Amino acid sequence: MNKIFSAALFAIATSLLAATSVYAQDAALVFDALDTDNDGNVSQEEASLNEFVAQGFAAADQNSDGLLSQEEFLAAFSGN
Ligand SMILES: [Ca+2]
Ligand SMILES: [Ca+2]
Repeated sequence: MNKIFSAALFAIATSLLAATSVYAQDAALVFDALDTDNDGNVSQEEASLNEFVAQGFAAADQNSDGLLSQEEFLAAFSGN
């Protein structure tokens, strides 16, 4: 993925996450956008890119390993 596309996707994804209701599909997009090193987890540093996620990080990190797995992320932010 090139940088410009990545930045655009990130902007879209963060604006989606800023909406009050986020569907599961959109939350998955946001997860991919935030996981900038593509290790399959969103670290606290990566989460700091999105205020909404940063604020919910501790609550979302169910196993308290300091990382949000996609499963944890979707459980917390898929907006049900
Ligand atoms: Ca990561
Ligand atoms: Ca975790």
